[in-house]
Amino acid sequence: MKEVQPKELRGLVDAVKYGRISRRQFLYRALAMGLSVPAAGTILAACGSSGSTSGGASATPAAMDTTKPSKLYLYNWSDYIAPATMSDFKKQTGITIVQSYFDDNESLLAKLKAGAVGYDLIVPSDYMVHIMWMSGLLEPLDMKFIPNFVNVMPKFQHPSFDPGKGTPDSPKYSVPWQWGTTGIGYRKDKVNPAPTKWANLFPPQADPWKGQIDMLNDERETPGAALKMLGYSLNSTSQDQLNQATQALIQQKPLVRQYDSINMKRNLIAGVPLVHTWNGDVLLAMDAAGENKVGYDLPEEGYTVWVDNLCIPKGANSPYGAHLFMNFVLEPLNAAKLVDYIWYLSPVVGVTELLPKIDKTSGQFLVNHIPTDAELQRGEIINDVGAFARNYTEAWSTVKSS
Ligand code: SPD
Repeated sequence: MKEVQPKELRGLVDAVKYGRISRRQFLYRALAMGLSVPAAGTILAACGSSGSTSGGASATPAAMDTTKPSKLYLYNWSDYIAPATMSDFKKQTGITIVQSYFDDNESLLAKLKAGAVGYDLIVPSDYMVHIMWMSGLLEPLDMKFIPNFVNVMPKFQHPSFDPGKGTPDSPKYSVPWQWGTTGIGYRKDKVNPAPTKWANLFPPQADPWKGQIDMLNDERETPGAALKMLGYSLNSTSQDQLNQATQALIQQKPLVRQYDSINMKRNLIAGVPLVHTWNGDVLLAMDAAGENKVGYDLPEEGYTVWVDNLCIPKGANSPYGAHLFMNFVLEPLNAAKLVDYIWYLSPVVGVTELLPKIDKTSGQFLVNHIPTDAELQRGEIINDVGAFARNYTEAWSTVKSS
């Protein structure tokens, strides 16, 4: 049986005690953490909550202090906001956005679990919203402060990783920020024929690119690419399949120049021939180096479709300010200005139409590169795999240390 981390357990106990998760969810999570059934039952009895057993969270957002803060602290991925987003928000509300950065979902989680406070807004991806929600790390949202939520495309309104209805009885914990795909960025002037599948990044097909391939430094994305290459789900919870993916990544290592999740567009522009990366970074590189030099492939074996989200961590200085920002970025013109700078995809209705109007050059370029429905059918979203997440952490650390 695994060792239960006291901090993790405390978060979970708080979550059930204050009704953020149901008793059934508590049990599921406590057992996944390694607690025995009698021990989990004893803790649950001591909590004395009659929380919902419907599988949905049942937290009533506390009455909000509506004092406007002077600053909002945003913990974000790098290169993931437009200067105009910050200056327009300041003009409209008087609030200054202060940013700091994380490199991957797991380091964001580790930071919050270690007790970091002082962030008003964080930007976890899909599966990480679910993990944080289950761990009691997020504030429930009060949708009356986010009227622009009506502008969110229906398919992003109630995702499986945050299925709350947005009511006091069934709160939401996230609003979508950007979405996108994970594929292969490549230099058209060097790689011929163009890559069409993950196997093109692995031996033996990629042997000519020894020491010249960049892979994402990400414990779900990179094993996910190897799993897809092998014909498996990137959410596999089969240890045998994960072992095969780990071996494939170890065999790939002589071809890998570096694992990096920050500098992909700069590396493509600089001429790195094959880069495992996200759509927005490739588009920015295409724009800088030329469409004749840089291309993007969504591998035929399947790939990640992801949604990054705004959430309010427990202990935020100003949940009210965070709600104001969420509402601001869900306004179509603000959402369009954001996309026009970072070049990912917006979950807000009307942005596609606005882009060519607000930016005659890159606006149309961005619209031309929206993935088609046929392409999206091969995509798979990363899910919270519960306790099996530890196996991904171990697999990734084995690859990195081999
Ligand atoms: N430059 C910031 C890009 C952030 C992309 N997040 C994607 C996460 C997919 N798991």
